[in-house]
Amino acid sequence: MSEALNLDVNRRARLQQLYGSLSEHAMAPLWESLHSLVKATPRTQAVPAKWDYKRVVRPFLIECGDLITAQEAERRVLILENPALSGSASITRTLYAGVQLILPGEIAPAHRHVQSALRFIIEGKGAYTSVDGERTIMQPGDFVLTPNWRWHDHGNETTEPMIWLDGLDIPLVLFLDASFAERSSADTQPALKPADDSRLQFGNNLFPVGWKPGDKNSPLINYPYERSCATLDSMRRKGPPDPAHGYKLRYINPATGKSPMPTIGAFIQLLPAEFSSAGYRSTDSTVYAVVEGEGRTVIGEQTFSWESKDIFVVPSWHWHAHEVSQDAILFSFSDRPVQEELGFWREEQADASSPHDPRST
Ligand code: GTQ
Repeated sequence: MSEALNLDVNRRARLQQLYGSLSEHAMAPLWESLHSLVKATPRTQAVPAKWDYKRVVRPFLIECGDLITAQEAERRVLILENPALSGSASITRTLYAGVQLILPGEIAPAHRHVQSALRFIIEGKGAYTSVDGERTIMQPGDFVLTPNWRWHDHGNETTEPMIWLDGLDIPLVLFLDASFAERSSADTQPALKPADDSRLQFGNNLFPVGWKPGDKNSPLINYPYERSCATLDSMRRKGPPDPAHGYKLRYINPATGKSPMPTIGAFIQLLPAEFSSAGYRSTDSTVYAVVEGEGRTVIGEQTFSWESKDIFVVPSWHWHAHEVSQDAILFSFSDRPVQEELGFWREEQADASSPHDPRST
């Protein structure tokens, strides 16, 4: 019972008895939980965490490769689970992250589901994802979409293992009790379109006259790393970095200017050598994948050192700041578009002397 209520022993005992009876009738007193339900500021259950790719994630994933095939597993993926959300398959309260391995000659059979997925390619080049009959060949750093209810299968016809980061809105869809999924009768989709057809159709700032998007998802299924790097480079040549973000881009749906998929926003940023960012926080818990370089991120009172291919998570409303000695590139994703659409999203930036700057605490 709330200690904040100043009640005498007698009233406290009677209330306690009342609460017992109320719960038998599926009722509860709001005044005992009001402030944990309607919090003054976001206090997420999720905690900051980092996954070391080279020493931890990759060796375990390769071991899984020895023990189970992609076909048997349907998806051979190690879930990256937030240490404080154990058993929930969540890296943040709304999002799921996993690391998927496809060995040479393997396929991951076709299925579709309400959950939207992104892939960010970590290792290997030349395997494909097929989305509604269109194949895209994947290279490291490519950002690939399999939006809501699109058939998708993956295959590796190369001679090297292919590993990528999966980001899905699984916890959000579960929370809404809106999940549907089905397996295709054929493991591999027939190629209905030329490879990378959507890039040719929609990736040149030219849309067919009269074309209207069928849904809220980007018509593009692959945003190649080459192009992201070229844009980051041109941004860097033009001016100084943003104090909090360095040079940061958001991936967009070219038909709307909004996020590529309605439930997940994605970003890529260049932190130039010797950059030390201003403290920053926002209400969208964010998953980062290190593409190139090394550095560290202070999150609240913890410091996480990272290098290429590591993955880390910054929970909602946690002050954080990045520091790099050499150029670094970070990919990230979050539920920001959901929060923006609902009018919830907030951000705050500290100046270097602020007590909120993580490096000054
Ligand atoms: O590749 O379709 O990590 O359905 C989790 C669920 C990947 C996928 C995941 C999935 C997939």
